[in-house]
Amino acid sequence: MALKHKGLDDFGRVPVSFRDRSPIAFSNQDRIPVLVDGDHWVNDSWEIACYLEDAYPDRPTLFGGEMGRAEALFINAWTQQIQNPGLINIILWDAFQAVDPADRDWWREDREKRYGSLEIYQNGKDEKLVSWRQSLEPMRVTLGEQQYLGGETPAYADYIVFGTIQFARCVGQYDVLEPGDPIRDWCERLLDMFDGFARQAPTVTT
Ligand SMILES: N[C@@H](CCC(=O)N[C@@H](CS)C(=O)NCC(=O)O)C(=O)O
Repeated sequence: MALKHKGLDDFGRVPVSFRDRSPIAFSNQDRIPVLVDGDHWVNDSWEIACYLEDAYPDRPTLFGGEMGRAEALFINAWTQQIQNPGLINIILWDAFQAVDPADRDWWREDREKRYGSLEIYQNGKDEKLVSWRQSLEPMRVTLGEQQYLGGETPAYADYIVFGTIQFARCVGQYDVLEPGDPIRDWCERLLDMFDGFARQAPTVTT
């Protein structure tokens, strides 16, 4: 979304599987995303957004200035510390079902070291979903006043939270946002952007 926002449409994507991370070995770490731009590379979503903003200052801004960047850092921390763990707690079992069968044994062993038995994540999803939705209330209040976290147009802050919801949309078996929720409407607007770019991401049901 950040690349599209910047109008940097001429990019390719390299699939990386859980078991074989050799395509990103050059980055000396094992997580995606990694952005390669000519002879420069950057890993970590936040660092990538900052790189794009600084390397392409004449393109549409992701932060709207240094104060916007500073505030987006808070949204990044809120999403990573609160939203992502809350959602993982709900969709870990679904995510397991979505893993490539060839990666499944590796995935189970690795995730169970972090999260305990995957089977327990089949239970209590409805209750956990209610409390996760409640934790998004500050965003709901904000979107009651404006179209996007960026104001009248989307900014990187929007794409941060959107990434979490898109993850659930792609690997989950059900909608994490209720019809009528302003956050769901906001999500639909982002899915429509860039000619429906994010809508084209594969999901477990497609
Ligand atoms: N804070 C990092 C998180 C990187 C991260 O954990 N990426 C996940 C995918 S979104 C990953 O590579 N997971 C591989 C694994 O957990 O084994 C970012 O925002 O880029």
